[in-house]
Amino acid sequence: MATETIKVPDIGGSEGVEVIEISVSVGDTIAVEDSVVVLETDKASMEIPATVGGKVKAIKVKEGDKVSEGDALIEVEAEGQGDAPAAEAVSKTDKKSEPEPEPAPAASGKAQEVDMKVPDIGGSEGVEVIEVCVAAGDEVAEGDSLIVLETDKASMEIPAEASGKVVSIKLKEGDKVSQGELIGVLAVAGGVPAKADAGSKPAAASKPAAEEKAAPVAKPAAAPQPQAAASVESTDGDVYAGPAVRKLGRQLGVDLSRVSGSGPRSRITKDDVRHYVKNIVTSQQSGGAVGSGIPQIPAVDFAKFGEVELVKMSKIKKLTADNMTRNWLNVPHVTQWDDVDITEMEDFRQGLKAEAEKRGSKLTPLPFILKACAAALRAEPSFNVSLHHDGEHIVQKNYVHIGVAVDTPVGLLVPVVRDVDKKGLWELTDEINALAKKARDGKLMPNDMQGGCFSVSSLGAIGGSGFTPLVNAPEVAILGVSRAQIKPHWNGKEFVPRNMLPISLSYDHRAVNGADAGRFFTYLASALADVRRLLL
Ligand code: CAO
Repeated sequence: MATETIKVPDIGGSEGVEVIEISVSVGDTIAVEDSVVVLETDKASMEIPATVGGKVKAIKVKEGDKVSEGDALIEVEAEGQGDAPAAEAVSKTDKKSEPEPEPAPAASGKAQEVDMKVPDIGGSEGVEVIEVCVAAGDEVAEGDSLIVLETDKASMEIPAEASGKVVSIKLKEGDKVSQGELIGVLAVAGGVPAKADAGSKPAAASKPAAEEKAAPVAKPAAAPQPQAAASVESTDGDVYAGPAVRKLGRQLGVDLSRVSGSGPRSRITKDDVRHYVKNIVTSQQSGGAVGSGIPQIPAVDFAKFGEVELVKMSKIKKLTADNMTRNWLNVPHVTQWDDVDITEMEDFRQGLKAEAEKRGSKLTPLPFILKACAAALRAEPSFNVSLHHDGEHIVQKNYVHIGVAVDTPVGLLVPVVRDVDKKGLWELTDEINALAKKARDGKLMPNDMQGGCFSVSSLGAIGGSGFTPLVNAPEVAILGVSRAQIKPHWNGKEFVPRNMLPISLSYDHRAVNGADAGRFFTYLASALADVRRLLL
């Protein structure tokens, strides 16, 4: 068993490209074409496939390293080298011992017709043609996509192996193809270069662009190429998406910087793009605000009025802006206000502060508020719902997950505390603090922010006597919490000083009617006024 080194292949001349992910660990057994490392330039990300199978012996790079072509990435104790397809690791001498490629037909100046065939697609059979990118009469350049195939794991663009004019295309969308199948005929001016002999050596020159790591079928069988997206324009340098996803985004006119990625490291998948588009279309079809002809705010040249500076919005700020607009325009809001007497709750909390400190945590009013909201959601389940996107149903939830708005340097984030109704004060305190820290450290994962039934936005530590929180759809309600203050309170006989907490409840009036909201709010206020009720 020999030790082979997997190196950075030709990455289109890019230098000092960042390693953003190591996909294997020492001791892993990998197969040829398994993704070992993901590199990212400012324009694209590329998975580097293994050129040799075997056991990972050493990893020569770490995340954040900058690499260039030829740099060592992984050392592998190679197994069954004889079976491995030709790869970067194959030495020049080995290559020499291979039979010489058949000479290319002499460049005669006349166009020569060649068959374009499906190259080696990793043994997959009956793979669906999801797109035919060219038609008879089209001029194509070498590398242009002819067709796009899609398995259940990945999509791959099959490139032209030479430049020329498409004479005919034999496939249509929906056809199922395997290696060697005829795609069409290409008229190549001046003859075909040897490497472009698509019919006889498809695998060696094919560069299918794979989308998913777990899809060795989508990667070339020989001389592995990264899923180079260098030629694919980026709509936004911040976007983390593969070439096929970027292409889909371009085809649908989607600005990928507005799409939340659900893949590893928030990578955008094709499904994310489809969901994004589907949401817009569904919203439009169900009378939503998108495309409803609301006049745009005219562009203004502020520099005419004084010195200005353009500061790029973070991705989170842009997403928040979109979400807020969507929620504001789609959700008919009603906001209800109250001042809740939390004098007893505050006495109780002050009494627990020393204990909290001993536990190494800080007890603020927030966990009490979350606990009271959970109890109110249980008591008034008409608030624990979402509108179904079919416009025909209400989704009644039997779990109580509550989002907490957290102010972070990059914008507003709303991590979700799960099963609030089942947790005690200390557990909630620890969890809120941990999630708020994770949010501020930029470490929240997409699933930390999903699944909320209701949200709480607390500006209590900051100030103000009230505000209208915006519902975080598809949730149907949100509680705004402002700063508690000692205020004179009439007890029927006299004014007494009481600690009053201003709260405001906004709800989606399509899902919740005013009477239900009144009951929910009254229950919530009574639970905060007398936290012993939370034990009932
Ligand atoms: N009234 C009076 N004092 C309050 C209060 C209230 N309603 N809420 C909190 N406080 C006090 C706390 O008790 C604490 O004081 P002590 O240390 O003396 O006890 C202090 O304010 C600071 O609290 P905190 O901010 O550290 O903790 P929190 O649990 O209240 O809030 C969090 C945590 C993550 C919600 C908060 O830090 C935050 O990010 N708030 C902003 C949310 C936001 O931006 N909302 C607007 C979204 S747009 O709709």
